Amino acid sequence: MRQTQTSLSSFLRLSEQIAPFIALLIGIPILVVVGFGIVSIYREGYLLALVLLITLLTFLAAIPLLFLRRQVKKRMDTQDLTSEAWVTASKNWTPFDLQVWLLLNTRIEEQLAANADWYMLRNYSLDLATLAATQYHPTRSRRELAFTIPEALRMTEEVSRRYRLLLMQHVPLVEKLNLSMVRMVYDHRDKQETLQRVWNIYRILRIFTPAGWLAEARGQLLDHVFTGLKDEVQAKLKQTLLQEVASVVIDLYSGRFKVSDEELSASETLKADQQRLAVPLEPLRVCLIGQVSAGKSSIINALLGSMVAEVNQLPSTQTATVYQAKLEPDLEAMHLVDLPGLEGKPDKDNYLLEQMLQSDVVLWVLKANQPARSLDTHFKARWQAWLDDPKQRARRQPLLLGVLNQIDRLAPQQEWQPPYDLQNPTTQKARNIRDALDYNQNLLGFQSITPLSVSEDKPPYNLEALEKLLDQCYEQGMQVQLNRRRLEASDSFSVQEQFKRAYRLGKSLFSSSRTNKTDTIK
Ligand SMILES: Nc1nc2c(ncn2[C@@H]2O[C@H](COP(=O)(O)OP(=O)(O)O)[C@@H](O)[C@H]2O)c(=O)[nH]1
Ligand SMILES: [Mg+2]
Repeated sequence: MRQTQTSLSSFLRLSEQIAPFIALLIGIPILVVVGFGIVSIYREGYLLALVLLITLLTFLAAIPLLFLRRQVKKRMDTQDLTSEAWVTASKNWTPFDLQVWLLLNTRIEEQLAANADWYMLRNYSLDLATLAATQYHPTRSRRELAFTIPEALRMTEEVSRRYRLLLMQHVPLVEKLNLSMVRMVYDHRDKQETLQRVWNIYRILRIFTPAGWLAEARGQLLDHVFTGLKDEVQAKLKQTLLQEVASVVIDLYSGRFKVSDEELSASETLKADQQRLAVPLEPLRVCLIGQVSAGKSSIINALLGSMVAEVNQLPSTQTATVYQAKLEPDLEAMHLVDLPGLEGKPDKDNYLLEQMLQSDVVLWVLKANQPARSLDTHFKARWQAWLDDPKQRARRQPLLLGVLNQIDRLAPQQEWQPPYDLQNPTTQKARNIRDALDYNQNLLGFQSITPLSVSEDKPPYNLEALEKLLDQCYEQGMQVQLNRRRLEASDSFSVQEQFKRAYRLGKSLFSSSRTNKTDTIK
């Protein structure tokens, strides 16, 4: 990247040095021709006609330009700049990504407050990239270069694409301007050097031709569009460009550019599930975690019992049983994964952690009338430690939903007259349920906690609430799945892709050798 920058700036320097000579080279012959032309026009007596013609053409050319300018100004004035930011946080970012986004935005504000010159933006972008790199790769040296060349190319492409889209959306007539024009306007705005003087001579000269006049007028218009822009518009454009850079470097350093969307392969977990059931679906994967006898299998049975259609048990492995079912006929299918209970044994816990990582939603089942929670808190701490590892920063964690099961067994055991008003508990039972919910929620910090009873001899309690919750989680769960698939795809080396590249290379070599052969036959 640096190399490109230095070669670009040396190119610009070179062209600045050469420009006056080129202008003179073109200017002198034109001056000579113009001189001769004026003399002969004077001799032939056409001078008045010429002046009239130039004036007429000037007016004709000015009309559309004036109209255009008014249009630009009107649209610029109606731009609502106080409305929300043009660049917003991406939907599939993790909380860590969002934290970096806030940090980068603060930096952008500081940068623009310090010096908001257009020329500073390139340095600012580099600074933002370095800051993001420090967040994602705190230990790596030369961390701002912690990406591959294809990733860098995709990033460049992405910034330009997004910035262009935003400009087209928000800046009127921007599609008519190209970057060299904008640069030119800024380059020559208030420079009092040789180049400027030569430039002015050239401008005066070209005014003698209608095409030149038009070019001049366009230059003037550009000057007006950009130097006349309201300060807020300019500030907004600069901020937007930097925010675009920030948003893209987050994607870059969190590893999201490793794979393009098309390269997203199907999830390894899904493939394993599908081998057992040949249906091309990508269902929400819900796993149930909890101690032995918390009621995981009973909850799955109850959910399956009330699920209306297509209940399939996929052949179970020794440790996990996967059921496929739908909450409603027209809803997407989901996979319910029944797992062995928490036992506090490292290898079994590792297996359960792995299963949690491969899920979109985790239902953490707790037995209400059995208060020993050390297995749960210990396992939760391991899960958290695993997530806090810097290597997992690009990961979006599954939704963690607490379920307090077997509340019918809370004291007083004999009393079971649902429903209970848990917001304003009046009976002893309701108060106990409420306390147990608060206690477990404080201890384990779930996203939510749902009281439940799925006893064999009583009708289920609050099962619909759990179903509704799962339904509401669908979209967020899918984001988790997408994130997981990206990470999986970028981890696995794509043999197919490498083969395709080799094939293309082979083909081009082959075709060039064939052309050589025909050449020799001739
Ligand atoms: N009273 C009552 N018993 C339950 C409830 N849920 C499960 N059980 C019983 O608890 C025992 C263990 O349940 P199970 O689903 O096998 O637990 P797992 O080990 O977590 O899969 C079984 O005898 C179930 O009938 C409940 O909500 N109320
Ligand atoms: Mg079980």
